Amino acid sequence: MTQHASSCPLDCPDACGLEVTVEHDRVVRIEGDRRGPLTDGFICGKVRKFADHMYGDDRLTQPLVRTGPKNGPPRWRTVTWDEALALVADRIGGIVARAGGEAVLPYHYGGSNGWITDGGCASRFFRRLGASRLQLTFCAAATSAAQRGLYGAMPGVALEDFAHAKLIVLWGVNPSATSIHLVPIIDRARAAGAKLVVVDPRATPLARHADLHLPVRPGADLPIALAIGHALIERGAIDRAFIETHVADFTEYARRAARWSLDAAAREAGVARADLEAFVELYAATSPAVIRTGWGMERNRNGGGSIAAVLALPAIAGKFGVRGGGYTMSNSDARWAVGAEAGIGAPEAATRLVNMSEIGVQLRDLRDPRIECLFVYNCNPVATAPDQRLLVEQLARDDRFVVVHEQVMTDTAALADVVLPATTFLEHRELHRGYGTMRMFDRPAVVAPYGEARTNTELFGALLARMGLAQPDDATTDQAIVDRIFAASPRGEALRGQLDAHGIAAPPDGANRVPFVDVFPSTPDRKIHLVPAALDAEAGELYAYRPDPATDAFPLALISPALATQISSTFGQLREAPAAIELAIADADARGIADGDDVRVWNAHGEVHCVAKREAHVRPGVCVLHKGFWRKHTANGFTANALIPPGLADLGGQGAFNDARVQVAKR
Ligand SMILES: Nc1nc2c(c(=O)[nH]1)N[C@H]1C(S)=C(S)[C@@H](COP(=O)(O)OP(=O)(O)OC[C@H]3O[C@@H](n4cnc5c(=O)[nH]c(N)nc54)[C@H](O)[C@@H]3O)O[C@H]1N2
Ligand SMILES: Nc1nc2c(c(=O)[nH]1)N[C@H]1C(S)=C(S)[C@@H](COP(=O)(O)OP(=O)(O)OC[C@H]3O[C@@H](n4cnc5c(=O)[nH]c(N)nc54)[C@H](O)[C@@H]3O)O[C@H]1N2
Ligand code: SF4
Ligand SMILES: [Mo]
Repeated sequence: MTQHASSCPLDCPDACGLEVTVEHDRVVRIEGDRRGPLTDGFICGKVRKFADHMYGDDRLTQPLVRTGPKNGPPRWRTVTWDEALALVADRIGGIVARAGGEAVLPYHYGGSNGWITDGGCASRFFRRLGASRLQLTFCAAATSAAQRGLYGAMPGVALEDFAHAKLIVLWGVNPSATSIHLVPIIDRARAAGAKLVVVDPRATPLARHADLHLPVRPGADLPIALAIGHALIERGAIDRAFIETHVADFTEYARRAARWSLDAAAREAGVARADLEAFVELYAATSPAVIRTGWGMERNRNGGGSIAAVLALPAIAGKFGVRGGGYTMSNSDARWAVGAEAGIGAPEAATRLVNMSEIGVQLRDLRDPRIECLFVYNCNPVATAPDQRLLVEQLARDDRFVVVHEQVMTDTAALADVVLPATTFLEHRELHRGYGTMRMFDRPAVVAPYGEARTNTELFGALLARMGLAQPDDATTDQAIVDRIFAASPRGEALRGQLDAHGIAAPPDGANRVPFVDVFPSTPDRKIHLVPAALDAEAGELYAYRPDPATDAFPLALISPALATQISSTFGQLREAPAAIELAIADADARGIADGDDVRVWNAHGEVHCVAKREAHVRPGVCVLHKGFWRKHTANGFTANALIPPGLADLGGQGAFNDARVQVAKR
């Protein structure tokens, strides 16, 4: 038995340090370590059981080539890597020669989320091929656009510093499932007297015990955030001196916020006016106050404006300048000054940009050239992209070449022409940083690749070489990629030193910096811009409200928050229990639906057959079918994603997952 220090690169804000036990080159135990400030010796159940993912029945161990038609149940022929690579290189080479590089679209997202597996040889390969580019819009596109517009890349309040807050607002975020290490910190703050407010259509576990819960209608955060801002201004509960020094566009923001009274906002959002009033009073009176915004609020037509309106509150109310005061959105941009780009080593060309959230429509409609090859890695779009029915139909076409590099036989891999086995994060090196906790890790593989699995570096390195796209000074190994990344940055050496000594690094200018004491907006004038011109242009008009898309035929808002047991669709193969749609008691009663009933959920885009669960924690008018279910979890092979229209949010090209409106009936 040997012990190895590692870290978790999954798409989760916490970025845990791990202690992995290996026996006979197999992972037998995974625990949290204490190197970072957050992990504190415990991790989630998902990663504690990661060995089930590595060694389960669905794990891919050899390259597979489809035999038989794409529309039927998949039949596979096992081939050698050499045969598989020859086939892939040959087909892609033929498509590029005939139709041009843009006929190929790489399709990737978080996967295991580091700068080696998501960058490096993969990006180099597609850039040199002249492939179409993918606009990454599944997640954090609207929030990033809003945050960058208002504050630039300023880091938010460190999660550890929530312990100093006297008021914590969780706005569209559910740390009990999605960032579990924040929960004990919130508990400690509350034990020391902090108040907790939750803004969420569901009574999440933390909302149930909060001092105040605003069960907002999905997509209606914008009116309430503006109304709160307006009320703070009217009551003089703003920090004029701070605004004078640090805030631009205050007058224009105030003008737009004044469109929403507390009454009108309460009506639109379906919350009690008295609760909005209570929020205003609490927020005005308390410091340090921190707002933790999550990703639940961005995934609708108003997502970007809503985030911007929430991020404006600490600016006008003068909540910065004290430890534990301000906001936390994503800290991924924060102060590392290193990134994947230098490891790619090939310039990005201005080829066609394809929005990943519109993939079904784009596969169907794009011409000159049409997308003839979709190359999927680090992603499971059949389970995670909008408009699932159209995507499945488009992937199943005989005139489209689909390659999937995956760890397990996902719903997307099942529709591929060629499936290539990928390593997991414990079988390859990774360099990554958290987007909640501000820590970076560089850690080696702890076991050899399982079966014939190969790393992203090996796969795309081999394709670069085979297709004549390699250049003599390319970084072709993980080590070389890491070296390039650090060599390109003035901060590289300091980070390298920390990582060599401890396997973990904090930003070189120190962790837990206090906004407006140690760090400031990275906008050109270092001010907060409440109405940035670029966002105004992109959104049509920032802070303009787009009404609820519900109709009489499809009156219920379907939201798809995270499951505690998965990361998006990752680990779904391990789940046996069927998917259940959670309905508010009143909505279930109105439809004569009992617990466990078979129901159909439908709208103009698709239909899902699953079981019903009556749920007191969901507000009337809203239903919940979690993200990340696999096709096997429903009776008709479609999930929430079949009900999601291809429309986008107001900023960042963000997928509007929570704009689905549906009807539900007994089957
Ligand atoms: N266990 C687990 N952890 C995860 C993930 C996972 O799938 N499982 N996913 C990871 C990823 S990819 C991400 S992006 C993060 C996401 O982290 P979170 O943002 O915490 O996750 P979500 O569950 O998507 O959304 C949070 C909350 O937003 C609420 N919500 C939905 N619509 C609205 C709205 O219009 N307004 C408001 N105010 N609230 C709304 C939902 O009810 C939900 O409780 O978590 C990461 N961590
Ligand atoms: N209905 C609905 N759908 C949603 C959302 C929603 O709110 N509602 N939210 C969206 C969000 S927040 C996100 S982030 C996306 C996530 O969507 P995806 O990016 O599809 O994320 P996962 O489902 O985690 O799938 C990642 C896949 O990458 C594979 N993988 C991991 N590491 C590697 C590697 O090193 N190499 C290779 N080749 N493969 C690897 C894993 O095995 C896994 O199958 O889903 C979106 N989908
Ligand atoms: S998924 Fe999140 S909580 Fe679980 S081990 Fe990874 S970083 Fe930690
Ligand atoms: Mo995400």
